[in-house]
Amino acid sequence: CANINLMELHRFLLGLCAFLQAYGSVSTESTCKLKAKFNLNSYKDVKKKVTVGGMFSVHQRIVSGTRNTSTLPVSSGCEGFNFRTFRWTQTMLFAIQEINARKDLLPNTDLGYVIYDSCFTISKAVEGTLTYLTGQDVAVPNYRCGSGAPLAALVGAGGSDLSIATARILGLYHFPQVSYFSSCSALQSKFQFPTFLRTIPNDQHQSKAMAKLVLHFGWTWVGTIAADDDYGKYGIKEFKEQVEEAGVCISFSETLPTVASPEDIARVVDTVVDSTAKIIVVFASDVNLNPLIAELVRNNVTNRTWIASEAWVTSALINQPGISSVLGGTLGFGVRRAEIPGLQDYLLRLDPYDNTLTEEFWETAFNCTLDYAKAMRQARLSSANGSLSRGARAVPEGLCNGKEGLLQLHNTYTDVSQLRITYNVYKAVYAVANALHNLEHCVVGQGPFNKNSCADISAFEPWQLMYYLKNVNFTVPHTAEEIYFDQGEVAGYYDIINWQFNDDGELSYVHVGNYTGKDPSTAKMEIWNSSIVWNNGQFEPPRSV
Ligand code: TCR
Repeated sequence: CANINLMELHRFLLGLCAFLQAYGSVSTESTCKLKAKFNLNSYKDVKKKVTVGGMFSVHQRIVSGTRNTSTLPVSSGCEGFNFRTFRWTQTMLFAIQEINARKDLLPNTDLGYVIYDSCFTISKAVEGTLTYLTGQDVAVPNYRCGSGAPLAALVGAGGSDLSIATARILGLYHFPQVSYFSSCSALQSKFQFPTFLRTIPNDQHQSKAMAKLVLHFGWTWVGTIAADDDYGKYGIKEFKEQVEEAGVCISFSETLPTVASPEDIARVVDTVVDSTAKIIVVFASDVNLNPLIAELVRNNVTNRTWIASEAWVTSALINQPGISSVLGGTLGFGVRRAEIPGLQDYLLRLDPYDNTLTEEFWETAFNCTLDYAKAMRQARLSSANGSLSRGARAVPEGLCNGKEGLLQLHNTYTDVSQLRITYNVYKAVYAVANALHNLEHCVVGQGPFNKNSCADISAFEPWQLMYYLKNVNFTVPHTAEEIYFDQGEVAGYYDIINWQFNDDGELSYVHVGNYTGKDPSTAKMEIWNSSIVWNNGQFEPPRSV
């Protein structure tokens, strides 16, 4: 969830436009420059082909360009390469490769892919804008007149703000979307988002889980801090409703502005210091929270127990030196973690020359260039008289050869210790594949459609696939987790995570319990009290005042 940013809407539309264009639905080629250069898998002729779409925010923002209206506007570039989301992208390709190699899942069909980088966050005026872009009053993209393989579903699009936008458009065309990251409760409305499904639990579950945690330890007096965006506001609102019903009092409720001034931060720190509440629940993303944490550390605000929402519970951004006295003993919720055998090998086998994204990844990770001419230019520029020795001409400084060791780099990209959202991506691809499998194996005369007919895997309608996605029920390979959608939602499962620091100040995220909430009445929380280390290294739970 996040606020609407009209500026970034444009970038998103280009991605979506390119996605639809793969189907020949938008004809102006020049508006679709964002298509990442991922080639379709080399299809074997005998097999049917279906293309799965993916959308990831591989870059963090668009380059702010000049607003010159007297020249032809060009699409802005993106910057801020994100290794974590790039891992998600590669995980989608890994899952597709795994599925294509299987004999029992989609045996007669090969999955291909198109992947787009959305670079950002966005707005809700998209529906109207797409209609504008397609130049038609009644925009009915013809999903089949592209170059061949039908487009199956969009896996994406990233944060909730982005998905809200894509889901509105895709919903118009009954086109399924499976999200791995958009947890905002606003997306649960089937009326507004009829074809939206997700493999990340709805945040409502998390608010309930937090409330249950507070009640479990008998805390009756808590403070709350929420980011000033939908994620924070919706999350904390629901948490408060839950606990107040049970008689818990809220000592203070602070909001953390998205762009917080030093005064804003100081105000929140003062509130925390002045309050007698020792338990503080924080619903915010790591980026928003980081400045506050830094200030709390500077003021040495210890002796508090922090309850973390999923967006910062295992964040590398928050895990900075010096936080142990402030954040030791933190308890938080993480979406289900999994081991995916073979994924790390796949990530390490990355070919830097494969496409522009892999090239950029390599150059950013190793801080080098793969381009000899560019390296030469730079070396010449930085040498005193512009001339280089023979050795320096052969291998100019800053040149890399694509054979550098990825593993030794200890980059977030190859870190497979906390596969949570990554696992959601994996599940999303499998959900699409299983739905396609069921569509392909429909028994003639016993199908779910008009007069018991079936859909044809080489020419199905998006709503027909939607039928199968809604009703999909499968076990995820390697983890044996059972996945099915109830109104597009998966069960609210979380790992309860405890922050424990060792003597060297190194943080480990210790799994101390689980929360499972299919629906509130059957929600179950399991906590292994004896595994928890509270702040100041204590083993007894703190009291709330
Ligand atoms: N879904 C949020 C955004 C978000 C996030 C995070 C941001 C989630 N987890 C971790 C930063 C770090 C979960 C959304 O927009 O739906």
